[in-house]
Amino acid sequence: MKKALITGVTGQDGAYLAQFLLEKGYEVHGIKRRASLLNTDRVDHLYQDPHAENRKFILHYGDLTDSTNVIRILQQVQPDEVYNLAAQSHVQVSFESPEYTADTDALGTLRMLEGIRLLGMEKKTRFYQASTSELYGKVQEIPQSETTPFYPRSPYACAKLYAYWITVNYREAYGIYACNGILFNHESPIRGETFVTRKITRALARILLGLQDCLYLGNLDARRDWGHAKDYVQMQWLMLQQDTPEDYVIATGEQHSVREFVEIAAAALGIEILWQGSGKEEKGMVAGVNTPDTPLKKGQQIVSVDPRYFRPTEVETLLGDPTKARTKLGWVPRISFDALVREMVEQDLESARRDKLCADAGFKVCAYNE
Ligand code: NDP
Ligand code: GDR
Repeated sequence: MKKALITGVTGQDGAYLAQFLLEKGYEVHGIKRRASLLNTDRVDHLYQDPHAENRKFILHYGDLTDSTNVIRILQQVQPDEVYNLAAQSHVQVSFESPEYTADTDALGTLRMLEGIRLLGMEKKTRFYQASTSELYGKVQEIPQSETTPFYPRSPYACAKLYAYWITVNYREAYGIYACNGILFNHESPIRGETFVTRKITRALARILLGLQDCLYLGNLDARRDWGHAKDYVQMQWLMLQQDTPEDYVIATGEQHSVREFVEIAAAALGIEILWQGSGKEEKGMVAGVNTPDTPLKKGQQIVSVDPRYFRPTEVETLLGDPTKARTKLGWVPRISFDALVREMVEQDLESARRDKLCADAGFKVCAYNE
């Protein structure tokens, strides 16, 4: 039985990957951080009681900023495959916490690789690094492939640039089977609530039910290549099953703007949006609603641009070219953009309905609007 170690197991990708590897028969170990409240919601359905025998899913306390901890876990687990997904992964937050972001995202990757080397596991342990389309930043060519030059535009992207190159360097210097997956944005119903897609689907569902008045957004014209996280974790595994380690772009090859995302998510809820104004003054009004039992009215403003969400340096447009992954690994994404948006909207509508029941019964429901 193969053993995998996932850093960032409590995150979106970590949860999907853990499930995927367990279904493949792996023994899966994950690193979770200590928090003042339990923070394992995304993997609770996989939880196995620590008192049970023959557990296949085992969590270890740890943090990528702590070398001794990382080395101890690597030594104890002796993984065949390491998936390094842990990161301060929010681009805007990285402008507020640049040093912490670098410590986790850049040096954290070095700590994992150095741990493998120090423990003499270079020939045993395969390593996957969660690289990102943010490396392309101010894009130098469209679409972006494995050969497109990088131009990072945030502390997050700069940290990930170091992580990308240190992964390449340890592969070349020490012969470690190490790969970078250069993944474009991928989303799901368990996406963090402050990334734009989930922020939109969650807010619109709540607005429909009268739990929230307005969705505040930044740059509506940013364009992204959005796929489904479930499709993308399969690629992370596939990259480690080849004869030779290589780096791959994972993307759909299809692009939408934030504005289009709002329109499509709203349409899935039966709301048509009419845009007014432009730039910092832009507003989205209800042009029509064909859903019964909603307090929404035609002409009501439900989207507003708030400059607080503008970034000091923005990545305006990203579009991936996944030809290498398609031809060498036979990978094709199975979940379409429309299906992704629909799934996210449906799940957020369901949780908004639960919140509405609580609100109607007099309980306070937090309208978290970040
Ligand atoms: P999430 O933000 O959902 O998850 C990040 C995970 O990292 C969480 O488990 C988090 O723990 C953990 N983590 C954060 N800091 C530390 C630390 N110092 N030590 C240990 N663990 C830490 O990210 P995603 O699942 O979306 O992304 C996974 C990886 O892929 C990240 O590295 C991200 O940068 C990268 N990526 C993501 C893309 C996407 O579109 N989703 C695209 C390209 C790359 P906790 O739950 O306690 O916060
Ligand atoms: P991104 O994702 O920065 O691409 O990083 P995010 O969803 O945060 O932003 C996408 C685009 O939407 C614009 N935007 C807003 N973004 C947020 N978060 N909130 C808003 O209100 C808002 N309004 C407009 C942003 O300016 C941006 O252009 C994600 C993360 O998962 C990274 O870890 C990963 O590496 C990249 O995707 C690929």
